[in-house]
Amino acid sequence: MNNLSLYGWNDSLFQLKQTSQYKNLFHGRVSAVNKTNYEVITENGVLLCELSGNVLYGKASFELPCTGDWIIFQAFDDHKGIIVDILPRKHTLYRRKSGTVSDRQAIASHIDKAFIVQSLDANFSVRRMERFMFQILEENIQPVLILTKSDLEYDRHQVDESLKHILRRMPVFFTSILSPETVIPVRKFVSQGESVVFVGSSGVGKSSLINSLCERTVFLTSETSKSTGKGRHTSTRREMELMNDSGVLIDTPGVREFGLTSDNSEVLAEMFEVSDFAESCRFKNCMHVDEPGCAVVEAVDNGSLELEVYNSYLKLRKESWHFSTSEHEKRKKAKSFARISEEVKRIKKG
Ligand SMILES: Nc1nc2c(ncn2[C@@H]2O[C@H](COP(=O)(O)OP(=O)(O)O)[C@@H](O)[C@H]2O)c(=O)[nH]1
Ligand SMILES: [Mg+2]
Ligand SMILES: [Zn+2]
Repeated sequence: MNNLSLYGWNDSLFQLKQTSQYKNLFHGRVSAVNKTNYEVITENGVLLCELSGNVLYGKASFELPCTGDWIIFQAFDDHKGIIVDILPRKHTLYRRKSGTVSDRQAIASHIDKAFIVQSLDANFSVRRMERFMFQILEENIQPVLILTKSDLEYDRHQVDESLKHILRRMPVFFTSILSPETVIPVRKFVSQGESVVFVGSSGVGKSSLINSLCERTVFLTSETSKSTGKGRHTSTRREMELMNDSGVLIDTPGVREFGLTSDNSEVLAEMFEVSDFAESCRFKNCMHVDEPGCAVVEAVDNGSLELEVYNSYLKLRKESWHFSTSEHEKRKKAKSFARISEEVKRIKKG
């Protein structure tokens, strides 16, 4: 028997369930997405589920279940079932599907905290942190920075300096799996029923950290997988694990490219301290590029706003505009297509 409240089930999810026509059936949480089916945690154990035709054909691909989704199912037997509905998503981490301009891909949903994991070696990149952070803040998920492999040699002063603007919005933890005491504050930071997703490149130590947090081997790391002969890149699918009854940890495969799907210019301006200066711009609708009396450009000129930070702001803003205009265009096209096919139907009937 599983107690689903440990997996995050609560009153507001119960309320959401009441809006479904299937509200009298059982619910569960998707813990892994496989090629042809879904692993679902239910009160009576883990079920492998497929999708009902209505779910499969009635939804866009980014709306199909992702890890963390709460779903309603019908069981065939003790091991197999069918997903008949998905509860409305909240706090979902998306990314732009690689190779597309405006398609979303859901990574994990119903998330409270997102751990942005980087190692204190060549992987350390403030620009990549900012990108994750923007995407995470957009969904009202709390971003947290985890810097792993703190046993390696690195320049703490330089690291602190480069993080100054970021740490206004998120806490940071330095960890090493070689010193278990560095992991304790991270463990304490997650409360019962909270869901945490781990994002970051492959090899930074996400799976090792999750194992250390859970005090047991729940995920294969690149080391352990080598010794079992399974090859290096083990996290080919997302997985979920309960941390000693006090939080839900979700591992993701190393996400290389993390294209933005956010379009909240206020979040972006706040994140990059641009909003601190923007109030003093001469024009209310200032774009902070080359307008006269732009206080942001002035701040860059006099060194109160770092040039790198400003450039990063412009770059992410451009990318997010690009995504949202393409998405908007696509919706408009889909709408007019729907209208045309309605008209065709009417003509045929008429
Ligand atoms: N020195 C050091 N190595 C670590 C640490 N954490 C992980 N590693 C190593 O980094 C490699 C990748 O770890 P893994 O957990 O598989 O990374 P993932 O791909 O992000 O899940 C493995 O060889 C780990 O042993 C750490 O804190 N210190
Ligand atoms: Mg891994
Ligand atoms: Zn301005």
